[in-house]
Amino acid sequence: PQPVFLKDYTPFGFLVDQVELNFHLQPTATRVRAKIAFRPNPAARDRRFFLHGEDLTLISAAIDGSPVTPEITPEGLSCPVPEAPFVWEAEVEIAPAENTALEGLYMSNGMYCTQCEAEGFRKITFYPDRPDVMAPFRVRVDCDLPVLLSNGNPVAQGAGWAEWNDPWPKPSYLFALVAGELVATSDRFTTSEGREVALNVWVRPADQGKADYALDSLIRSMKWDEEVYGRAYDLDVFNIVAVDDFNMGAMENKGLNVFNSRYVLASPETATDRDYENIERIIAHEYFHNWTGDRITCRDWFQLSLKEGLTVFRDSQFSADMRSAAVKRIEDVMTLRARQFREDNGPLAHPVRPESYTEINNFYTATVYEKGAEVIGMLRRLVGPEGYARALDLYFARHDGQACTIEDWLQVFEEATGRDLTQFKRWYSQAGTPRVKVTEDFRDGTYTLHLEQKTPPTPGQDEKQPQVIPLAVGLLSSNGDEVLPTTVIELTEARQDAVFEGLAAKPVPSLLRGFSAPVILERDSAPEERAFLLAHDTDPFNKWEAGRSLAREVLIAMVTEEAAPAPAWLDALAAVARDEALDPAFRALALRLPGEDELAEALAERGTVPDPLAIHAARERAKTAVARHLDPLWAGLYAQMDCPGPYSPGAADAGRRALRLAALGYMARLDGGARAQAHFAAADNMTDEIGALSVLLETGGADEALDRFARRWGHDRLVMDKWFGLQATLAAPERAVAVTRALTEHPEFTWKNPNRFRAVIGGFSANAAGFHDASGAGYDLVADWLIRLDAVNPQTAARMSTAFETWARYDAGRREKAQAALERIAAREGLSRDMGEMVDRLLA
Ligand code: DPP
Ligand code: ZN
Repeated sequence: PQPVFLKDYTPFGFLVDQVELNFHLQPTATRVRAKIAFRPNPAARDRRFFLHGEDLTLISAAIDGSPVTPEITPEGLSCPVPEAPFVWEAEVEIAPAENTALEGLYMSNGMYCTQCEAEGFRKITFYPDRPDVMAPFRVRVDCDLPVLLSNGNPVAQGAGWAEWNDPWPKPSYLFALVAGELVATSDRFTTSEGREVALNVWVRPADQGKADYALDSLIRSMKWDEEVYGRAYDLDVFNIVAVDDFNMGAMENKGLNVFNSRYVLASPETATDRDYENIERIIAHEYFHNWTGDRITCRDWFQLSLKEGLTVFRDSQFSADMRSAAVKRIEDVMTLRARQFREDNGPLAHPVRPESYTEINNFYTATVYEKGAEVIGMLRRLVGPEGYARALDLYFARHDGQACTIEDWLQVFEEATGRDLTQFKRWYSQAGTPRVKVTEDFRDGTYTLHLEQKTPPTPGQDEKQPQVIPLAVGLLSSNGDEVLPTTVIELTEARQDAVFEGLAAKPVPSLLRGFSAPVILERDSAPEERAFLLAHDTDPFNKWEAGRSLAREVLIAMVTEEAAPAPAWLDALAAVARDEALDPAFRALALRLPGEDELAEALAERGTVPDPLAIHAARERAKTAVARHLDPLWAGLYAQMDCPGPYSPGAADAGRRALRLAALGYMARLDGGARAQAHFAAADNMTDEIGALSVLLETGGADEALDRFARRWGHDRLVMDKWFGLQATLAAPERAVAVTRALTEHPEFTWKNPNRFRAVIGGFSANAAGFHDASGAGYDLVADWLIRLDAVNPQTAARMSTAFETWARYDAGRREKAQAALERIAAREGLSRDMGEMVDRLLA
């Protein structure tokens, strides 16, 4: 397979004025008739008529009513066409029931559904399947299932058929169709422009009653986008459908969002606080795409972050407004570090706007999404909220109905704010996480920060230029007063000083407040200073960060020097845990120790080869030390954080439950799990039930609870995903391979379902010490399953291969075994393009 390059972009030779599709749905012989009005594109030079098409059986084709015989290849067809506008007609046959890749039109539990992003539409009919070709779609569906949906507004329907019309020109990747036996949870919404919109969340009858929170989240999202971005909805209906077999989280098809059912279905008994939060976030994300993605889309897939980075940024703002902004920021940074920094630091590193790809599905990454959102956050910080609002207004006004580029995006900021973004643009083209090294001095009332930035080489990019780094800084006096409130230093040079004058004494700096840029700060500071910031910093993110970095230092010393956990750290943790002025959610986060992968990464960063077992053991010792040191607190916290009354998924109660479960986890190290057993038995919501089960899995004695849980929830796929996933993730290192293998032999390991596969294989690869077992058995287990899944569902298999992205940081023995496992995958005959590209990059 040939890579595609950004520099090779050329517009398609034709414009599409109208698409009409007619579906006769049958599991193994669906007929799709397409009638497409083309006309020459005056902006294009190349008039070759090529339509993408894969796995399609062409029944007939005609141009302006006359039959034609196109030349067909595995990628599509070409055909001579008139030099004037013409109508293309084609009928194809496809087999949705045999489509296990879950891309294009497929079946899930007896319902038909589609997933077209990025290049799935070409598996439905022949079409210029590229995002810069936009057209209105009219769709007729014939099928004997009761609910028949497509994009846009309903036109007409009868027994066994329905017709839909989407007046908004859209690219093919936003096409959607659903047919099934479904029930709706419904409401209405009146937009700020006075449009009456019917809202429906469609689920299978067995899941009825579990869509209320999704619907409520949708309504809040619609309101929020009107209030904050001035964006109103633009169709008469908005449909959401929950699907059990789905490769991604959800999909923003115009007027018909299709969701992985795990991000729709919720009841207090079956969904955790985290599930509720994710539902709210992802419902908002897909809804926000209506403007940032659908109305304004991407010119080509290299621009993916144009819609994804922006929409992630928007959904983070929304979640911050709905919940605690401080907690949201901390959680976002934890995810960014765990996924994006790890990606940026390994063989899969790529810029926010990649310059080439072989399979675009491999670029729906943390870099494109989360780093892309961070870049927008930096931009907003640099131009200020008003500048940002002006730029966004201009973006929507100028580009509505267009397929755009990162250049278009930056241009509106330059025009609206007068700021030159030439250097800032490097955030889109340079991969790798910048390191900012900080040293300081203080003399005669002047405090100077010496700042140095450096971005390490990444694949294909040896040399990096300095970037624009907004560094939010505050200064504290030694008694904890803020002597300089948050100020943004714009770091643009490789080396630069920031000078603060007129200070009475040497201040304590609080650097990178709010995590103002996605960089790694390198600065030596004493544990006492971190403990001081944990106690006194007024910036909630940096308050948490001080504790986190202190914990990281302590744990690293425990790994490398077998040191005892520093008393200063334990005392600082105790102070936070008992500080009732702090949000319980914040306290719960502060009580969580850095993960094993984070510690491995930190060690590698310092040039030490990480030992996964030693890291695991040190982390266990640290937890037990925390449990003992804070012993007097736990029972009180546990009692105090009870949430009486009916379950509410709101941030306040969720925070209390999180702190209570944190206390429960530490208590289990002292009481042998007695309290956790009782908590499990008494739980009346899934957060408490799964929380207690996790504690038991970590500290031992979970067998009976696991059985009970399986008996109780065996009928519920989403709940059982948790049961599968936790066992793989939390198994003790020496048992993890065996436990996971046993799970894969469980009759309910329905591995073709992406959620179940991710639960077990993804869960196991998140078990760092288990996956990196010195024998290589963990690598082999994952490789075997990736090979197996690749033959069925390349997209999900390729995504899961990122389990291997850190292999090069380990010792020679592990490296050799990981490499052998990857080479074994690479050598498979018939490997997908998706997986082929991933293993190539992982091995490069
Ligand atoms: N575009 C989807 C989303 O991120 C993923 N395919 O919302
Ligand atoms: Zn998205």
